[in-house]
Amino acid sequence: MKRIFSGIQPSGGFTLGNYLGAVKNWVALQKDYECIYCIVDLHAITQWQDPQELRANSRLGAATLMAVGIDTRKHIILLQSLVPHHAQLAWVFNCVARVGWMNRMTQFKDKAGKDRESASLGLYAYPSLMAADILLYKATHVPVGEDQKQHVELTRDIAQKFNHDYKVDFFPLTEPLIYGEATRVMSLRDGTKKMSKSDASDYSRINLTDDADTIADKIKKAKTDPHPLPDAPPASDKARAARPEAYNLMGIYAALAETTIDAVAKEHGGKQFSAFKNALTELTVAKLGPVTAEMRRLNADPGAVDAVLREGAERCRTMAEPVLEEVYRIVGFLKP
Ligand code: AQP
Repeated sequence: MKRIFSGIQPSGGFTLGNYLGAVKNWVALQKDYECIYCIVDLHAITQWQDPQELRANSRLGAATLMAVGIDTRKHIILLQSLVPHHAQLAWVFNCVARVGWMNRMTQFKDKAGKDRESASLGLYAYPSLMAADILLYKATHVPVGEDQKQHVELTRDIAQKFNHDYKVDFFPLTEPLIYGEATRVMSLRDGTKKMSKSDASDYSRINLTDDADTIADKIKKAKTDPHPLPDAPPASDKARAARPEAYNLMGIYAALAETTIDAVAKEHGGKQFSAFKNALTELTVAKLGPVTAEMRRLNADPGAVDAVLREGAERCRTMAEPVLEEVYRIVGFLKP
């Protein structure tokens, strides 16, 4: 059976971007793969997290994955910190990966921003922990957006160097599973910036916890431009860059309606933004409403969510234990 591992940070509640760009695809992959979907709280603390909020967001994250339809009878929802083997394997990988490799990681550059010197060491080593997450379960495939492809390539480099240095054939070379037409959802306040859980402005994103009125208000206030809606998809990157907010709203509509931007342009092109925004609000509320309601119901029953997390951790520990033991033997750690 082909095995998938994929993670999402509880650095906030999940956004429409996380939903369309990742989680929705995770649901679809369940039928062809054995899946481990992980709330990566160890990754989240690479940037400051309020401890109480982190706990709440970890539980909310698990409730969200259950609400969208991850079937925990067949697959696993894991809270990363419950299985210490991730951090233990990551340390070994820190000693396999090269500083030069890490220096090339564009996500570190993006997230650290201009003040790189004051970024955490954890943020720099993030891809090495991600490699440990994946290889601890010898996952064969990792579904990722374009932005994470580089990290999966690094995972392959680490696996290859480990196998080569220790003269073993132990870790598989994991394949990235790039989503078909990956949806990159941009901020509602700035069409050139990615929609993010941790953006300072709540109006930049739609949260999966937002109610219908909040969604309507956010879409109404979303930034647009003075022209009518485009009547065709952008002909070039330059054309897209000239009207980033318009194409972003059309992209969101297309992803939610499971159609193409071309079809959206044919149906709505030439309309004023106010009319299109009403249609987008209606669609968003219709698609997210059932997920939000189920998530709220689950989140109100922390005992049930915690039971799923405990069971997921138990199953993962059983898989991780022999792999880590073998790694420790291979690298020469003594087991008296
Ligand atoms: N705006 C987005 N559009 C499409 N996909 C997105 N993803 C995130 N934002 C968008 C995808 O969601 C998955 C999980 O992401 P993550 O939690 O590991 O980290 P992230 O990409 O850094 O997400 P955020 O929401 O922007 O979090 P913060 O604010 O903490 O940095 C990934 O597959 C990602 O591609």
